[in-house]
Amino acid sequence: MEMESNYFSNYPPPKALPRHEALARAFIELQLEHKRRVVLVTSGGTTVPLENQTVRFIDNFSAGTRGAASAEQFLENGYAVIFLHRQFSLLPYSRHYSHSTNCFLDFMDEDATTSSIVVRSEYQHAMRDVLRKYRYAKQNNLLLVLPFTTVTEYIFELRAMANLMKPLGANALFYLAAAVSDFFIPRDRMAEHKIQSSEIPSDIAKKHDQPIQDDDVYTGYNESEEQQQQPNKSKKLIVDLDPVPKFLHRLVDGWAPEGSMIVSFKLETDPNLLVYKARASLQRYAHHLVIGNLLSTRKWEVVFVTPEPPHERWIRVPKSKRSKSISGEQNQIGLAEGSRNKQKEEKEEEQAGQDLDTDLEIECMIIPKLVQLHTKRIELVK
Ligand code: 9Z3
Repeated sequence: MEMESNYFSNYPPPKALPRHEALARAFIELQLEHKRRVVLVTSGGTTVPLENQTVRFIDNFSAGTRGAASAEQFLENGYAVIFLHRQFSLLPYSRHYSHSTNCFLDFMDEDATTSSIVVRSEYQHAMRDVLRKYRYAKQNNLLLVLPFTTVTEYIFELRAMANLMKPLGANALFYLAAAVSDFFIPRDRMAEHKIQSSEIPSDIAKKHDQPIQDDDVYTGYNESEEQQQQPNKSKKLIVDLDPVPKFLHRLVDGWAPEGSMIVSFKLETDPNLLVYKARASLQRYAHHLVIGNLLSTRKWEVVFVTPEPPHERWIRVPKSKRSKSISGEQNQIGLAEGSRNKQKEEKEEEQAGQDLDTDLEIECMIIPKLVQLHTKRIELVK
């Protein structure tokens, strides 16, 4: 509690926050009128700046695929979506035509007779489908897209959105798919200016109206005095990070509406840890669902960990419908599930996947299951 109030009073709120709040307030009012369910989807990574005037920052791998694909599925299921995402990470719908993997220019052609730009014939069908859904969401005010960059901005935005969602009660759902840094540099230890890799020569330092003091030039922790005394010796930068305050606790016990449902994600790389850590997180925060995933198999399998039986439930894309992934490791599928009947399951998976051999995104399986759980919870708290 104390850590939280310190945290918020030590940082200026993000500049965009008042504008985001105004947009969200109007958006939520509209959804209340239509008695719609509203999900806050968080997506993408967070940065941890090393300097106040930030040149360098720590980042993480998240592209925002999980969040963007999930947002599309929530919209399909009749939800309105507040999409709180790391700026420039993937967005619902446009993600199908962005970056270098799906560069939008590769989908286009110039018409030989009219010179108009057209979508190539082989992509017409798929693009029409995406465009229609995108237009529908926009025209009906079903999707509000809000960006953040740093971990601090993320926490401010999350608190503000949760508070604004209060009137939605049980119709509010939190789906926390953003990969939020666990560590950061608190403001009182943050360098103001770009961290220097070597000492500023004293004649330059003196030329300034306000001479630069040694203490003003943050160079991380110094090496031994002997090493420092060597002329022109570049310094080692040792970064000392604090744990980010446990905001999930505050979301569950205070920020989120009474009766709402809170879903967090747990990411691990070690299959032996995943279920254990997901369970521990559920116990620690006493929320409603932890979706566990491994970095290497996250596109094809996740585990739902709930306080109620069956406690642990795996969702897997059938083999024939798994997307190819360069970074993924198909041979790790199933490793995080302790005792599973592999043969039986693969057979079932094959049968389920027989009719279609197009790729299936796992979010198409996650969201309908989650909607069922949300419906149950709404009934329960009525
Ligand atoms: C996730 O686990 C997401 O599923 C991914 C999605 C970040 C793996 P991509 O963006 O990846 O599609 O490339 N998100 C939550 C990760 C996280 O940081 N969870 C915290 C933790 O594991 C708890 S809030 O400790």
